[in-house]
Amino acid sequence: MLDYRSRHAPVGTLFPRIDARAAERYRLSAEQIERFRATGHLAPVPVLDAAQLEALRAGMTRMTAPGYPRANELIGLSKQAGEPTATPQMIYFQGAWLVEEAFHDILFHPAIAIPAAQLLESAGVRFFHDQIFFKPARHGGVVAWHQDYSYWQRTTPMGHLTCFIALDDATLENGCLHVIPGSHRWELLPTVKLVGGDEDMEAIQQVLTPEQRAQFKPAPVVLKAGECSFHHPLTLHGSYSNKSDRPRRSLVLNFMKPDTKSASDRALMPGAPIVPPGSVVEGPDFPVVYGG
Ligand SMILES: O=C(O)CCC(=O)C(=O)O
Repeated sequence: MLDYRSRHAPVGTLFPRIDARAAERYRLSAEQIERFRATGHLAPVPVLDAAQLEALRAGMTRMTAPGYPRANELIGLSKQAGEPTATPQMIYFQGAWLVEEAFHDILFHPAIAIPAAQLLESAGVRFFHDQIFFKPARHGGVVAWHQDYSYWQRTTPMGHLTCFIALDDATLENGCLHVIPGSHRWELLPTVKLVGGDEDMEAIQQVLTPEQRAQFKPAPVVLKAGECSFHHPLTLHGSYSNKSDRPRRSLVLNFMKPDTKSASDRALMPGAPIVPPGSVVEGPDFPVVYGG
């Protein structure tokens, strides 16, 4: 079995290589960058063609099926995944890039990596970690309102970016992402329970100031399958439960500037070696996916 962790370039041919032509084709416009700066998010950005989407969906089906041979390498895979008798509220795990070629190669996809460099205002982009959020049809899992950096303070300084990629159309009915435009200018908020039922969605309200509550105006991020949305590490976001007859599958890629340092004496990701505090987060688990 291939050790994708040791491969810091695409393995297959599904995604184009980054070259000068790609740079032109995938670069965001000044207007898109300005929109991101003003609101803390940017969508929709089309990133996948039909073949890429199909390969990712097929990989998702394999990873969540009973008896998947590399299931022990997936991080935090909900126990019920793949068991037809107990559909979970949400199938959540990390580490898809370690076991499936399409999920590995998408890290280097110029349609994502080039805009990520622009939004990070950085010559290079380093991969931090991936996340699968799979809401089965008619299931009540929410991702409660949160800021990503409140979970990432083990890395510093804050120079991070999140890319949410829709593997199914993400709609109001099936629990698309919502953001609070402008919240990227707020301070860091405490963490709350991240995934749960409808009753957990609004936990963040308890820690908002009256001014923040007045600005709390959720905006839905409706996406077609194959489109993505970028958000700032302080942008408050979350998603309601899936009330539809269709699944809502998504892949989230988290990036950071290549010189981001460790602020923790513990492993930054399960299974990864410890990066001593003050040292650059680098090594096989954290490939530079664009520039340097
Ligand atoms: O899949 C979701 O609804 C939540 C995703 C999320 O929290 C993120 O993109 O950072």
